[in-house]
Amino acid sequence: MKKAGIVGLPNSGKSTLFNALTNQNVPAEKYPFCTIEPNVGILVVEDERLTRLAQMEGSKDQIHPFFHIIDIAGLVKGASRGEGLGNQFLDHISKVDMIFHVVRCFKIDDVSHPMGSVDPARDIEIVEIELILKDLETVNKRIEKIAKQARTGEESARFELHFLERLKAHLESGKPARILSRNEQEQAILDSLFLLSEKPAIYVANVDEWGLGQGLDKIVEKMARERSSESITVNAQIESEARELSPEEARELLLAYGFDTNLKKRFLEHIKRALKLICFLTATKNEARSWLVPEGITAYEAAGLIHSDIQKGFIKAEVIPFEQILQFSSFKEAREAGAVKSHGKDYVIREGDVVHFLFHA
Ligand SMILES: Nc1nc2c(ncn2[C@@H]2O[C@H](COP(=O)(O)OP(=O)(O)OP(=O)(O)O)[C@@H](O)[C@H]2O)c(=O)[nH]1
Ligand SMILES: [Mg+2]
Repeated sequence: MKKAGIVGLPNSGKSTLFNALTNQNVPAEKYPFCTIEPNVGILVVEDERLTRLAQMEGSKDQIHPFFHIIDIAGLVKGASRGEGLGNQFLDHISKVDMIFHVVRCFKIDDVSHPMGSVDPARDIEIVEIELILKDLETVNKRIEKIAKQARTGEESARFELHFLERLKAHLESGKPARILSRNEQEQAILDSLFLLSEKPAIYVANVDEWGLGQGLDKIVEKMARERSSESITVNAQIESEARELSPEEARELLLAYGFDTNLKKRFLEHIKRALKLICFLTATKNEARSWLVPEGITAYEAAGLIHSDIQKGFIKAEVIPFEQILQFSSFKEAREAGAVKSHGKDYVIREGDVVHFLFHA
């Protein structure tokens, strides 16, 4: 199961965002280092297609797409040397598949800022530099090891060393590994290093009205773009408070602040793009489910996710795109009308496919 870690400076609103995304109520207070042990939660996002499909098929239960989120302690300058909660913090980041980098774009009134002023560009760089310094440590260790092999003339070691030197210079110039150009062979080396600054990131501009007025979210957006990443503008405080209201009231409140789309949905769309994930749907009388899976997954692999027996006895996958099933009253009717196609093991599943697996029990 893939997961995202929320990182950022203390008091940037990480736990507030975590609460809004996962419907929890972990402490989110104005004291820096409010979070010490990471909080773990699940983001569940309603897939309306699934709700509809479950109605059509009379499914008892619905399982909507979900994704694990970890709220990590605030990072400060010098974390890579052990400052603040230091290495422990970086260790938590090493375990996640992607990063939500929360950037403070709300005013200082009673919530202090560790640097004494609001400055999104500076803050992004502080956090990033710590990740990059940690990565440099990793790369230097690897260079030491490979250099010995390269001296004995091993061709692959020489190639790797050459690439590592280029990677090192790139990191030393303050740039995240993520934006370094690479070929397939170099990609394999990068994959083996598990660098923090290589992980896909979404930059989260946490604004209030003042920050929006100052255009602080635009600064975050620009910096994200320069880092081959996307950004998302949120008002974590309002999103978190809106949970206490009825859905209509919450919608109205958020609209008043200019947020017209559901926060969880927006995040899931960004996550899907960052990690190259798609959703496909299944439905039986018992349960309808929207599965969040890697793009490019085959019918055979998808069968294995559901149950090893379905994979072992795989006969075929019956598939109809969700938009097409809407013209019928059920999967069965669609099949009878010849609208459902049969595919073998190698069929590559697409976003929104409704899939029914046939297998030898
Ligand atoms: N005005 C305003 N306040 C916010 C916003 N987001 C968070 N806060 C407040 O800022 C304070 C810190 O929020 P947290 O969510 O605890 O921040 P954190 O990043 O988790 O902090 P640490 O765990 O200490 O690293 C709390 O008092 C929040 O209510 C926001 O969008 N606007
Ligand atoms: Mg916190």
